[in-house]
Amino acid sequence: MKSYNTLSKLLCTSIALLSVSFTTLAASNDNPYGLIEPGHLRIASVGDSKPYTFTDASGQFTGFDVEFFKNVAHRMGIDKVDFIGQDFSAIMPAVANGQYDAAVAAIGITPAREKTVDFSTGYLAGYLTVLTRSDSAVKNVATLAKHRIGVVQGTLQENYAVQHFTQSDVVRFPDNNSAVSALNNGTLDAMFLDYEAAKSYADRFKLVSAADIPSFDAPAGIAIAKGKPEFKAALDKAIKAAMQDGTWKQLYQKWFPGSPMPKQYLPGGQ
Ligand code: SNW
Repeated sequence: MKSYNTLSKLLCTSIALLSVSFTTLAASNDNPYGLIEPGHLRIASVGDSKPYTFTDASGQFTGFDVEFFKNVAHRMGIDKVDFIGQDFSAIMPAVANGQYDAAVAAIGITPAREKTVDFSTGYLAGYLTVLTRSDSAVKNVATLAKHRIGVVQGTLQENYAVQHFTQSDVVRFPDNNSAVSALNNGTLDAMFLDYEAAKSYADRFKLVSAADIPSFDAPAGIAIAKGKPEFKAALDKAIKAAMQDGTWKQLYQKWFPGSPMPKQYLPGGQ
C-alpha cells in the first residue's frame, strides 16, 4: 500500500499548503473596502441641513442621512463612524482626494458628479424648495424674476437656478445658515434648498414655500472615491437590506413625518 501512503501524504501536504495560502490571503485582506483606517469610517457631511444631516445641541451629527448611514455601516460590520462637517462645495473633492472615506449629505447622484466620485445606490428622493418670507414679493417661480435668490455653492439648486431662473439674481452662499439669515434680514428675496431642510427653517423662522421642484431624477447617494468596487458593493447590499427589513421606513417616518414615501425604498420595493 505504498502508493496509497504517498497519495495521502501528497493530499495532506496540498491541504496544508492551501490553508496556509488562505490565511495569508485573509491577513492581507484586512481592509477590503480600502478605508483610510480599517474598521473606521470617516464621513464628510454638513452641519446645517436639518433633518437630513445636522449637529444637535451637544455638537453630535444626527438626522435621517446620519442614522441611515450608521445603520448601513453596522450591517457592514463597522460601528466606528465619525462625521466631520465641511462646506457642501468641499465634500466631494475631499472624498475624491482620499481625505474622507465617504460623504453623506443628501447628495444627489448626477452624471456631472459621477465624473469626480462614485455613488452608492440611491436612498432618498424628493423636492428642491424655494423658501421665502411671507411678506416677500416672490410667490411662485414666475414672480422670482428680478429678485435675489440665495443658493448654496455646489448644490443642484445652484445649477437649477442658473439654468431656469435666468431673470433672477442668483447669490451664492457657503452654507444654508448664512443664506437663510440673509433671507431673514431682507438681503435675499428667496432661498433655494432641499425640501425637508426648507420645511425645518420655515418652522423655525415662520418662512413659507413658494415652489417645490421635483428632483427624483437625482436621488441622494453615498459618495465614495472612484475605483473601490468592493466598498460600493458592500454599501449597496447593506442599503438594500435596510430598505427590505423596514429600517429605512422607520427612519423616514421618524425624520420626515407626514412626507410621502417613494415605494421603491419600502419592503418589497425594487
Ligand atoms: O436631489 C435631491 C434628492 O431628490 C433628495 O430630495 C435629497 O436632496 C437631493 O439630493 C438634492 N440635494 C442637494 C444637492 O445634492 C443639496 C444637498 C445639501 O444641501 N446638503 O446638491
